[in-house]
Amino acid sequence: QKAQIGVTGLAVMGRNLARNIARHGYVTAVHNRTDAKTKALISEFGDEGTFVPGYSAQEFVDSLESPRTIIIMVKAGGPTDAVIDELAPLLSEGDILVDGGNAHFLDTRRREAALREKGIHFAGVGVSGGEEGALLGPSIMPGGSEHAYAKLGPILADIAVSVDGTPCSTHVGPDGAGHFVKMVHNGIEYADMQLIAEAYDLLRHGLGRTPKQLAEVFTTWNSGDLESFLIEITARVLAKDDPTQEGVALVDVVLDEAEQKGTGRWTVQTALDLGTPVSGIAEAVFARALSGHAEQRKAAQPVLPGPDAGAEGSGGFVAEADAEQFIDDVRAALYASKVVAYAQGFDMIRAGSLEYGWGIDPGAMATIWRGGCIIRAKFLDRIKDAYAKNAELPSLLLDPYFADAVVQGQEAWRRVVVHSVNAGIPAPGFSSSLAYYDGLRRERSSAALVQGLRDLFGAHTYKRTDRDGSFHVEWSGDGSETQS
Ligand code: NBP
Repeated sequence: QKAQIGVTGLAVMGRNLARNIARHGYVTAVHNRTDAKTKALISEFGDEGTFVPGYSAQEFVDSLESPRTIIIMVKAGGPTDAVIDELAPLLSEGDILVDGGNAHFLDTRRREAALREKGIHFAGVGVSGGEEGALLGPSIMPGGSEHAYAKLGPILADIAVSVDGTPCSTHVGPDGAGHFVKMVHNGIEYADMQLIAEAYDLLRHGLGRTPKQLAEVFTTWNSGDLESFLIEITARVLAKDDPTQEGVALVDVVLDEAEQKGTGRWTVQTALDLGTPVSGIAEAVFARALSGHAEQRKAAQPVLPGPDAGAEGSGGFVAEADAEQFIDDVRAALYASKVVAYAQGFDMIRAGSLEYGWGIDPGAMATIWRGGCIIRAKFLDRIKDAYAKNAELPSLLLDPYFADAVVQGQEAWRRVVVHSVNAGIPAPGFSSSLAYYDGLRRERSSAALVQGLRDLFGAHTYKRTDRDGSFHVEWSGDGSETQS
């Protein structure tokens, strides 16, 4: 019996994806560079569906019906190229090769172009949701040609999670579009987690609440606008005691240096190239980087004191009488900042789509992120609705619902940022999103002065508010204005 689809790369993600596909009734060919993982999959889970093991690339390729569909699920970068180089000579025109790993979208564009010349359809597909999602239903962001999607789409829709009967998988666009959107998804995830961490820090050290008390606060928040997977698991992590010591919170023994695998950094690097201000994501990436500079942090502690904020009510700690108000302010600031981070992420998707001609539908992205992925949240329904009402929305912040959310939250947001500054508790995500809000809404920006400076030192010229054209002042001459 020939297999309908194949998966190569059977580490945690590939194995679970293959099991998910087989559980949905597809005859699934499986292959891994080293045979042990293939054998383990067959012996442990072989009865979950029909698997066809291949112990060489040739055997794997031969076991598939034509035209073939193969999903590669290996480490991104060199390993993906190695697998493509091994498989491509064994494939025929019309075969579909899928990369389900976390590839950089520019690598996907390069691979797609090279394989297209050989008549092979290469589809870069973003898969979110980690190990559990891969098995039980991920959110899937497929890129690639319409032709590839016609064959692949129904399979992906089957294995993806569904929300309100809609599968969390839709054709994102050609070549690198799927991996681009997956990258921005991860960038938003960075921003979301940073904002949650800032809220925790302010309530923990600004208000003196214990992790257990805060677990309750986050649980309450999870039933309102903030309802999301990340808020839910924040409560779980905060409620957890150190499994090796009684009465000590786990969060107090975890080393405070955040790691990153790179998709957040890619998002910011790409945003810089596109000229899209994703300040919320950038602050999150930099906050992780700062946390990792342990030597500098240790050296700074005795040298750089914070504000004199010892006593309750002195500006450092919030007075107990104001505690409830403060907790609610932090909730509002978190929500407003989160709205900004998502607005920036969706701006970036639009910018990437324009730059590469992908034709991405932003509302469809919000729809497929409602389940399966790390940023799944009730709030994404609102984003989906916003784009359904106006597909050309210039910024998510201008949709009436989101405009109202940030406008209503702004007083609380400002109080929290002021408090963080006075207390010496860093809240770069909260404050930069507030700065973005103010930068966006103001009629005149300080960039007028920047343009003046550029004209003085570099004759870079400026435009005027009252006349068309480019202008320059003869700064070292008679001070008159010339038009170029
Ligand atoms: P890893 O990223 O740890 O990769 C391990 C797999 O790559 C193994 O199957 C390994 O084969 C294979 N491999 C390597 Br390494 N070098 C190879 C080469 N030169 N030729 C052939 N195969 C090679 O696995 P993972 O954590 O399951 O992730 C798979 C992909 O999914 C990655 O791109 C990852 O970024 C992405 N992803 C992961 C998650 C997650 O939560 N883990 C979530 C979403 C996406 P071997 O067994 O022979 O060493």
